[in-house]
Amino acid sequence: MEPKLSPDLLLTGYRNLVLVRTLDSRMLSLQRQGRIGFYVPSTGEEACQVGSAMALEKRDWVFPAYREPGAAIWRGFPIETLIAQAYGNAADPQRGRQMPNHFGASDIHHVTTSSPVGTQITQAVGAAWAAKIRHEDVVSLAYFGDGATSEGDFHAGMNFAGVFKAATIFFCKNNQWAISVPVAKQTAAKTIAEKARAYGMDGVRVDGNDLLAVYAVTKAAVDKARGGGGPTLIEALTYRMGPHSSSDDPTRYRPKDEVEAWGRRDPIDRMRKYLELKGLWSKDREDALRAELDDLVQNTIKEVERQPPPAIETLFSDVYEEMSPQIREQMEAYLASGERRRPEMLDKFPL
Ligand SMILES: Cc1ncc(C[n+]2csc(CCOP(=O)(O)OP(=O)(O)O)c2C)c(N)n1
Ligand SMILES: [Mg+2]
Repeated sequence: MEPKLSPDLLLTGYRNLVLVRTLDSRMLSLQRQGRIGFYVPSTGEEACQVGSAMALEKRDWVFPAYREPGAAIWRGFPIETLIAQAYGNAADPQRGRQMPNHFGASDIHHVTTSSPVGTQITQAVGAAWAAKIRHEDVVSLAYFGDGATSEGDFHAGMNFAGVFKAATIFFCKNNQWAISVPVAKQTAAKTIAEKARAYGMDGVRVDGNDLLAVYAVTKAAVDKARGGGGPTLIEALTYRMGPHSSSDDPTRYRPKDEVEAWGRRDPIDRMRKYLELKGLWSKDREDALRAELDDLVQNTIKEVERQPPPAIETLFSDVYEEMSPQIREQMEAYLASGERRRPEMLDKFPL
């Protein structure tokens, strides 16, 4: 499938794939070095994230799972903020109150990740339904995994959207695993896409490691939803190349040859070869891009690490829009006590 995208957009798409990969491997290393507490990698799934986000407009809303940093970055989420969120320092808008990867940003219409699997599906349908009632030209897109299709929220969301023709794109990233549960144990259906039929909507299966194919099917689904044609379920076939999270060891449950076979279908290699065939890319450009993005990520990490922990007062000031007298009293008592504890990790790794 070859959508008509300008050379500029193709190159920006490729740059984003490489940026997400570069960031991903650095973030996992930071966790291994004890500099951040936790990380959820998305290596191997970049084309799903970027290709689908490319098909949305700014006014649309994204309801992500925890493995879509590429969608947020495409929509303008600064990597500084993404990194600071993992550190939970003063530059983190959530000020360390959320797990890494669980960021959100209302200005780019990227809803904060919910940790419970699948809850974003019904929320996305609700947002699209609300937009329809208000006659707003807004589409919502929910990202979720193969594992999430076993949740009740998947049924509730799909059914409601089917009946009420909500303008929601159900973007299932079938990365073959839900932690240690393979997709074959997740469903007895041959495909996830075919589940759409029972809800009265279109279901499409796409190669999730092909940026252009992902873009094309998502764009078609978005156009259809925007035109009043109702929802679509997209099943994007991809692979979680890394561990489920920094707390997981996938070598304990999945075969090496499976991982190697998917490694040969790498979404970044695929896109690079396409650009080379089009005469838009060269080894020199590749080397320059890799070096530039490595520097960008490393320098941004250095900047972020210079930030202090969040001001202790924010523990009190962030509870309500205005501090209640009781909370103010607690804050003053705390500050007067002179007790100021530093998180253990910061002592181990002085800033
Ligand atoms: C309701 C609920 N059940 C279980 C968990 C624990 N859990 C977190 S991620 C995950 C697997 C989800 O797999 P999938 O939907 O395929 O997404 P992936 O992690 O592969 O991207 C599970 C079981 C949870 N967070 N929420
Ligand atoms: Mg999965």
